[in-house]
Amino acid sequence: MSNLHPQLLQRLHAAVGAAGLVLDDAAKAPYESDWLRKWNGRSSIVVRPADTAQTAAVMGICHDTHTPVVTQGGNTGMSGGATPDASGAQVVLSTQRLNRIRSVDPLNNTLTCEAGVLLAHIQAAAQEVDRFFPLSLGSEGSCTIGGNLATNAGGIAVLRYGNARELALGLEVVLPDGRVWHGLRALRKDNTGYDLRDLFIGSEGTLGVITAAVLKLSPRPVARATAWVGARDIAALVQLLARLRADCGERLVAFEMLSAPSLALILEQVSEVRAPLAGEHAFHALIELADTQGEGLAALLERSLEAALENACVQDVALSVSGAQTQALWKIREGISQAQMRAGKAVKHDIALPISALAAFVQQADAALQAAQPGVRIINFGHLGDGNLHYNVLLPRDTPPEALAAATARFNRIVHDLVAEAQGSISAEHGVGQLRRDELRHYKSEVEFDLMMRVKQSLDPNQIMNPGKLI
Ligand code: FAD
Ligand code: 2HG
Ligand code: ZN
Repeated sequence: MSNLHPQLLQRLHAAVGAAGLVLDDAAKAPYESDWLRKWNGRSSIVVRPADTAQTAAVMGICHDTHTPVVTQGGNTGMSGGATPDASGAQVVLSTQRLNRIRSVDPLNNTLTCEAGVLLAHIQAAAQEVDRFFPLSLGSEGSCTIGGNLATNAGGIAVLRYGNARELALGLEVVLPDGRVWHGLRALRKDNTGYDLRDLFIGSEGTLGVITAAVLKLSPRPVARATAWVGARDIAALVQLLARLRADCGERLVAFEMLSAPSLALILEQVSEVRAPLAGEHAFHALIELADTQGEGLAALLERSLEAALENACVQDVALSVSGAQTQALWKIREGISQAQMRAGKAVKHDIALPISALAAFVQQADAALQAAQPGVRIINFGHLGDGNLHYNVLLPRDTPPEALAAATARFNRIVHDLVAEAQGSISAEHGVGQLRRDELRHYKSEVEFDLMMRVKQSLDPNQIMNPGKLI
């Protein structure tokens, strides 16, 4: 049961009612560890406000009492950002009940909704008015738009539509002291000073609670063309990406890469998937075009890939000829997180580099890791079209915690040093959370870190927002 001070409990009860409180240990448990079961903690209580006013009341109480707060959406994050620490002193503020779509404006191409709405529900609501919300992640059935914005999520369509940041026009945020910033503007132009919206996007619950957002909708594509290609190396895939961009322009939506060991892992761990190509290839790519015009898309992709085959840019191509085939190809790509989880313990690197630097990086990092630990299992895949690799190292399932920690420190230094040398980022789309907090400190310049600390200090002087995460 909750070890909360009775007076605090009474005030929280008055703010959200009994339906908004989770006190029982068993009922709190799902909020206290992440989906990977990598991060585990203990909360004093889980509070589930039903609207912005209740969220503001909860934050006002936590401000008065200096009570630390961990905001949690769908709890699908990959960096431990939504898990409370082990102290039992932190309140988990769940956005599960902030689940209303407030309005849809097809003429302005915007949708306004609360932070706890599931990403898949937003996609469906856009489709109902013949519009498209392009953010797309493997977790879209369980992650929330608040979590997507708080982590500035990426996913599989960034190449065409941008990150979560590019898809939000306005925000409503409850500040650490309980005040509400009403920034739900549905404007594409607004130069009235500092960009507060962009400050909260990507802040991982360390500056305030996002309670609602105005999202940008796009015209709905009616046609898609999908292909799987095999290539000899990353350099060839980078060449292919440039060719497709030139040939297909804005119609190129996704360019996802899997190394041969990544594909082998999925085939080994996920049932009902089959290898899309007969031969062996060191690297694979899943490519998708989409358009609001139905005609000629498949032919365009075929022509471009034929030319790539002729000049040996790629070794083999499989074009999807049906919706079922397209689904099967995406099932392979989306099986990777589960495959890693089943096969062992992954040391995850979520890195971004200039696309032109990817091939050299992979060559150097592979060599450095193999030298440090011969036979090491590198699971390299990701959003090549965005320069974002999930360059993971898979360790056996029975690796003891101390050995895992030591290996993580060693592999992080090798991989992240090479990323820093290439002017890359050590956190492309999953956020920093607990996982990369110390790495961030290691790689951010003094000036950048100091600026971040000043922002944090001025918005959250009592340091109650998601302590121990990000900064
Ligand atoms: P949570 O996990 O609940 O929280 C994440 C962080 O955001 C925490 O720091 C939390 O405190 C903060 N937060 C949550 N809601 C709010 C709020 N309303 N206000 C302020 N702070 C808040 N991510 C990608 O970017 N690209 C991918 O391709 C991708 N694929 C995935 C595939 C799978 C199978 C899984 C399980 C995850 C994947 N993810 C991916 C990671 C994850 O789904 C995203 O990070 C997602 O955006 C998190 O949303 P959430 O609602 O689950 O947030
Ligand atoms: C993806 O791109 C996700 O599939 C998950 O971001 C990455 O499991 C991972 O490391
Ligand atoms: Zn990803």
